[in-house]
Amino acid sequence: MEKVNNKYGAEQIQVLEGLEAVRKRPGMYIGSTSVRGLHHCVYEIVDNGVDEALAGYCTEINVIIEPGNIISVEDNGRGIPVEIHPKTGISTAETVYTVLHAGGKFGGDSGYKVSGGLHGVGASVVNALSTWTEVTIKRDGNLYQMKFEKGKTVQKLEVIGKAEGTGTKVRFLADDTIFESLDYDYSVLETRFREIAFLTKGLKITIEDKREETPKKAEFCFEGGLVSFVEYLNKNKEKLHKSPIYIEKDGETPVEIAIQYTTSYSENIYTFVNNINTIEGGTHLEGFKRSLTKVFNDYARSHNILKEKDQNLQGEDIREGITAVVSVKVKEPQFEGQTKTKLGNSEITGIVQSMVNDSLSAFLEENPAVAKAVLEKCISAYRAREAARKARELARKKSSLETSTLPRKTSRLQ
Ligand code: 28F
Repeated sequence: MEKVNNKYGAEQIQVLEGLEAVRKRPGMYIGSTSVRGLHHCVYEIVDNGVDEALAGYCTEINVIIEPGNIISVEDNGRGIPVEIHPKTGISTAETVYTVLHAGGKFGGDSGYKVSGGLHGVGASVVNALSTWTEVTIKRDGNLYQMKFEKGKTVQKLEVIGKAEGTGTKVRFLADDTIFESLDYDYSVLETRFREIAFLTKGLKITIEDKREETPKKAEFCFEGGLVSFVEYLNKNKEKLHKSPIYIEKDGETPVEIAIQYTTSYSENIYTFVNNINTIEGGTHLEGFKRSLTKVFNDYARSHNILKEKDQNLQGEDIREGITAVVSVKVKEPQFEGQTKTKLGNSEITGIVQSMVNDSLSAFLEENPAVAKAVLEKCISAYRAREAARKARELARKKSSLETSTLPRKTSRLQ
């Protein structure tokens, strides 16, 4: 590669232009420069560790908020590759941390990436928005380290010692000339890490706040994954059936669903795409709802709980008292809606629908007691809705009768 000028090759120019763009319009890359954007920086780095867990190589991620609001995130994955790219003279690790969206390729075919795509801007953005970033890698028995300031390399990757095991550790101080405040909210981070642990079965995530005299610490690891998630959501409710229903499908578009009905009247369905909480729903939720209604109606008819002449149970009857978590992993997610948290990929509707049709109907055939308990509640919901409808109709008829028989108002002129 001929040198463009004495110091920088074409790649380095691209890097500098990328970093400058990020620092000029941070909101475009990290959402906002409020504490929400600050927290997103932590999520970006943690998500790279989660990707390493999804790829099957990382079992633990430790997050520490150090005094001075320095963030430390360490995983026990393979460690970012350190080989030097022959043309650019830059290591893979340095590329991941300096080239925009470089980590995006990370998903590869071996696993799914929760980072990357719209919500995951990659580690290079966090680097650009940090006063300093320090990356330490344990790999091949060596301890490597590189350092950056506002995204610019100030210490290229070098061996600083020997290492036991493998992994990646990132420490960074977010740039307080960019972020309104560096005051991380421990409980917000703790809540998100608990959620990630529920969504990533078996991954241990710890968070420790060392800013005060009395440090706070939490540790999350759920072998039960989504089943543990619905049990946690239902912990203060009376359950309709003891164990949550759990159905899953692997392959091109992994789908995991856990369901547990309670005696409450509320409908709580939480949906996730690549661990992103799609609060505006979308095609995965649509597919789930359609299939849920079909499977329970089909079961009710085939087991004579609904007679030939009975109407179908409506979706709202079937979802009364439901707590469910739907988690899908999508390679190229399209997010829509006001807050870009609505899944738009149309093919996902059918994928979720057919998976639930097959797996949920099989579960109900094998667990008639659960099916019966849920259907009894659905039918009482239907009856309650019908009764309310009839009462409204009656009230309307009554009031229209009254108005038509009331004496006309006498006008003053008569
Ligand atoms: C504290 C945050 O960032 N962990 C990471 C890896 C592991 C690999 C990787 C990361 C390869 C080509 C980009 C290792 N060995 N924790 C982290 N762990 N990135 S980030 O690869 C980077 C990609 O383009 C890794 C084999 N394959 C991948």
